[in-house]
Amino acid sequence: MLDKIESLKSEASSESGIIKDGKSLEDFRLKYLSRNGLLNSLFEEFKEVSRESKGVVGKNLNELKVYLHKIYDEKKQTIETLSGKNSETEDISMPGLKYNKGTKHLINSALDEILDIFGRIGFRIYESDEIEDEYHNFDALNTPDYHPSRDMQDTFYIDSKGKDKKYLLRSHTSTGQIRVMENNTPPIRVIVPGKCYRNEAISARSLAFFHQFEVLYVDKNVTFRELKGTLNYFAKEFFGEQLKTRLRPSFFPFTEPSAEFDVECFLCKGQGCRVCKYTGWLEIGGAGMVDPNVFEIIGYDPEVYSGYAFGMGLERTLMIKYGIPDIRLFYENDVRFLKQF
Ligand code: FA5
Repeated sequence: MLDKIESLKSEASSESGIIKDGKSLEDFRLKYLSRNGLLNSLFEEFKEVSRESKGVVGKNLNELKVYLHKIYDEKKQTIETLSGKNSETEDISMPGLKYNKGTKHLINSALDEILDIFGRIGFRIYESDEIEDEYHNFDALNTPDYHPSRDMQDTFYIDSKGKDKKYLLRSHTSTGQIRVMENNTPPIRVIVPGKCYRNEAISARSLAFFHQFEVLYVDKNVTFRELKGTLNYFAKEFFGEQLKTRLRPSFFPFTEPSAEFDVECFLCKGQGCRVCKYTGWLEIGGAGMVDPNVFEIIGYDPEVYSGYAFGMGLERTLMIKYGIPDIRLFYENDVRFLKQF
């Protein structure tokens, strides 16, 4: 077998000298490299080679294969160059290729804008972890184990076997309220942007992974009026003067009183339609005055300090601003959608 390999190699080597054009190149390919060619028939014979000799013969056979392909490729290139196929003639009148420039994703550029809006009135950015413990996601937010409001958010728990605490993917950015208060003293004026996770059915309005931004202000004598003023300031800066807003009484364990922040439905302009469930309004976030119990848990004196907090869904906010009918569009990565922003 080794002799056959050697003789095929020298035969191919001498025949390569006569390859001058496409026809002789094709003859070479058919004879040596095609399915019924000589190389393949050697590979067929190789199957019968004894196990002990397979290593040496296989190595030589593979070298032959590389050698034959090299002859073929080099000759092909020479022939193409000589026939002008590869010659470097440039047509300078041809229009250039257009490359698409990558840009920031809509979520990131909107976040930049929102951070800037709050930055202008003195709120600094505070980053808080996505993996949290139960204490910061619930207990410290006045939501102990037995509290029914825990059912409001279906939480993704992380296997915490052998750990001292139960860990989870944060279900809201309100965890940032606790983290910032634990590590600072009032006055506190922060915005906490970030990803949140909930085990929720995916629909046109809801995802299992979405973004919120949380705003917290703690100082002496903070009033509900200031909360309302800040929400309206944000709405005017972000959506424009015309959009109507309202606060609707609601409940959150960590704020008292609590409210839901609604803006006029982008689709029906308040008339009522399928998207707003015929109410004329769309909810974009929750808000309220920090519950004195939360201050006590943190160790702030509720007789001295008061504060407000709110948390808004970023995708929902953008759906209203741009009239985006389905939240899933944000993450389908369809450039036709993304290019519009
Ligand atoms: C909260 O998450 C509270 N932490 C908000 C809050 C902060 C209240 C501070 C008081 C003080 P809620 O579960 O309603 O509340 O969510 C707030 C907003 O997040 C919603 O209005 C919505 O805009 C957005 N959101 C909630 N769940 C989803 C989801 N599954 N998909 C997309 N956006 C969502």
